[in-house]
Amino acid sequence: MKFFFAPEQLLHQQASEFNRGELTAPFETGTRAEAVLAALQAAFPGCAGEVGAFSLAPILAVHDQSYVAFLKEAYAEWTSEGRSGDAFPMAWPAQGMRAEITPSSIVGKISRYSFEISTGITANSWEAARRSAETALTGARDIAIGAPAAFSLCRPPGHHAGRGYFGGYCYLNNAAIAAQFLRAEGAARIAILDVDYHHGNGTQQIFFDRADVFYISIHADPDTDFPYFLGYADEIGAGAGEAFNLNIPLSRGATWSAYGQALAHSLKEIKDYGPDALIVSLGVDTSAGDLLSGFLLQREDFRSMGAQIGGLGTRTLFVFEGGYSVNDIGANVTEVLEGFLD
Ligand code: OKP
Ligand code: ZN
Repeated sequence: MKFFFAPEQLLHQQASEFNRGELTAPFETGTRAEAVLAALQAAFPGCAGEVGAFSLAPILAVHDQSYVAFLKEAYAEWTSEGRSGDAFPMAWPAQGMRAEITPSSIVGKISRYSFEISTGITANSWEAARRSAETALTGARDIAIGAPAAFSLCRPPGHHAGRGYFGGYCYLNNAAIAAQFLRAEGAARIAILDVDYHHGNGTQQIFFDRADVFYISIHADPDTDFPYFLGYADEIGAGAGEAFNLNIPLSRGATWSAYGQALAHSLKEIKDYGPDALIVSLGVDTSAGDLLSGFLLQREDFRSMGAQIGGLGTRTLFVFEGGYSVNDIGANVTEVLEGFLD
């Protein structure tokens, strides 16, 4: 199995993060990607592939044109108003306020195109996010031309990014962009299995009213965990997409006994759907000891996860999402991929 990584993804680095009322060091860092890269180089020697260049078309097939234009220019606008440092949102329209408005001031715009306070825009966020999307696209292209599996080491992650908003460390929805690309390349049906600890609100939004992309997510109950306002079990899709969105929220403290059952159920649903390709939004922040999370998966559980997914026999693109304990994430990703290949 080839793995893909673009070094420009390391250029994005926030100076700090606002988390639970405190300014802290950012959790989502380039060292995360470097740790996973080192583990993959050791476990799969000779399997590294180059990330290609793509036009903006496959990104614009998922994200609003106005949002992409904003992302590209946001930091330059921020500094042209005399500011330095990272750009952050300020206010969101609550009930009764004018949610349809896009203010012309940069702080107003950053707010309009985001949904939460921990994620900002740095000088290089656009470059890193674009290369992250291209990392996913390169993996998707590998699958499209016949590879049975590939791993895209994407960073910043993607599953919280919606059609027209960033947040949750995500700017462009890498898994969604890869899914849409595979559709354009001729796959009739795609399943996206999101095993990150957090619900992928962006991926859900993008495909909520579509039957051609089935989104299945196992995650911490949004009643207690980020992103709080989406990811509940009663969100099943709408219109043509009804029954093609499946959320399986689990309680904090979940171990493999609950998780493995949820995964087996998800895989049965995917099997019945009969997709031409599977995309796994692979966050390993479900690990016991993860800095941000509350599940208790052990090292060997990640191997079981990979083995169960591999049992489907569907061509599979793994797209990296979360995982914040830098000392564990390389080994846990490797376990998933080795379990898958066995
Ligand atoms: C991104 B991914 C909780 C802080 C939440 C944002 C979390 C984004 C997770 N203490 N801040 O899904 O791993
Ligand atoms: Zn996560």
